Amino acid sequence: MAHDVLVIGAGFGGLAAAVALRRAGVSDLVVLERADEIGGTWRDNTYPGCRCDVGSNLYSLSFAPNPDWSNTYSYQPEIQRYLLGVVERFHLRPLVRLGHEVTRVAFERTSGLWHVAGPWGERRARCVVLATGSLAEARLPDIPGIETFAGASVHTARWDDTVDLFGKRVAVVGTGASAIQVVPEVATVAAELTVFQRTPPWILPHGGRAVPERTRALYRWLPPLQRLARLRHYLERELLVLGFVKDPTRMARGEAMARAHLERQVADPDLRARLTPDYRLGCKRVLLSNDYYPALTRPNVRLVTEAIDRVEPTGLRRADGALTEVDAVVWATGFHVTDNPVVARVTDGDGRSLAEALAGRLDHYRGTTFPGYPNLFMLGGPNTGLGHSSVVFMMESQLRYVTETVRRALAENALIEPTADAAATWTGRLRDRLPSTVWGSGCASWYLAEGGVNTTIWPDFTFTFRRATRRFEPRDHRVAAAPATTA
Ligand code: N01
Repeated sequence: MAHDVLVIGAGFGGLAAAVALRRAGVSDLVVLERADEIGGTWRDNTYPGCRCDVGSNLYSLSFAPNPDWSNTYSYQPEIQRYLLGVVERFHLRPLVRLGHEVTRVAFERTSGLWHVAGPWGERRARCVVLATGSLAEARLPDIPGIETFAGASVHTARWDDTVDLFGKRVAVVGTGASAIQVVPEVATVAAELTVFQRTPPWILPHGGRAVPERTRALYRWLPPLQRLARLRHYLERELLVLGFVKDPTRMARGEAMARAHLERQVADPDLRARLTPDYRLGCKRVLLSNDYYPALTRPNVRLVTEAIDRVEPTGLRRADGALTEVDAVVWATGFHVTDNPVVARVTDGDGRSLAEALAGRLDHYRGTTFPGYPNLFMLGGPNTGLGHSSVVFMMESQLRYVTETVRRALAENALIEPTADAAATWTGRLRDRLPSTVWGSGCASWYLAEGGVNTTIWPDFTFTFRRATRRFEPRDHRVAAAPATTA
């Protein structure tokens, strides 16, 4: 027997999908999760200092507000606790199969079913929702000799609490969102910390603050107040689209704020110069921090801007020939996003991999469905990422389209996919628009696939995406009868 729906991944997206599908009347629903606990990125990123840079009232599920956030921008443990709470509140535990890593998701034409397999065996389904996350596969850089390092080596997204950095000589490689959070923490325990920077990030002051008990009590007593706070944060964030998308020259104002922040926090002109970006604010992810720059000015911390040539057993050899000897390396080098290996495991009836969509060689429809992949849905799919707001909002938008399409597919015993024309139109519009946005302004970033195609970002207001995904458009889809065996 085939399941009606298999959801793959039990992070924000997978849990939201489970709730939405069950509300839509899907009863035969199973969520497969590779790890031994739910939570996705918020389970995995346990490095010290890990925090969300979107306010918690907005970075949470609309149907599961949390009046008890202790900070306006939550730290990882609290977000993970929130997700565990969602599982309890919506009775999702019985749906989730932990320890079920998926290594193959293949469509079989003769049966009209998806075959989902892993070391645990195989299940078949009429519909599949991929909720595997775009920031899920830790990326180690391609530096020669990386495997020869004899000390401790840890990636921020695969943190290992048993690695003790106290009193050690530590290198942090990378200066993205993860690095700027972990550096201030490591700086306080390491004897020496060397931060290897390839490109300086733009950093703005962090506005996060503790939420007083009085406010939490008010949110509990009068939930619409919290909805208002969420709406306000949402609208503030949407205003940023005017700079990111409509007119990137507007980002100059933010650049001035970021430069002033740097000047306030770093007195040394040489260090300041090395920390000043030479690309448009927003082209790479804008970072928020009040303690990263001060950490770099500590006597035990050094910023190195020479490239790393190779890794040796005792440390990192720089391009200028110098060796930085360290006891431990923290790789804050990001994720496989446009080359996500999990997505590469999904194949259509001809064995064509869905990796093509992230590489920009396969059109997508609303970042969610793909011609040739009937009844397959991807949350956080191509061009649904954001530089300015909450991806949880985007996934909830996708779920409106997903639930309606799934309901039809099940009720009509149909195989539903977007037409090639509809997908070409959708993707074409994005391709036309992206080059003039801030993300097309010339920097290298993880938003871009090989060849510079931006397959990651949604270049518009998020309410435009919500409008576009609010219902199933029959004329944009091919609906075929599924083979009788799937009924
Ligand atoms: O990863 P990144 P991240 N030698 O890819 C550098 C979300 N997130 O984990 O800029 C030296 O941004 C690389 O250098 P360059 C958020 O969406 C959110 O930090 O490519 N350096 C870069 O500095 C974020 O954007 C939060 O030149 C090398 C760094 O490694 C996304 O996750 C917290 C190198 C990678 O940065 C990813 O963030 C954490 C090499 N060979 C994560 N290779 C918040 O909410 C790479 N680098 C705050």
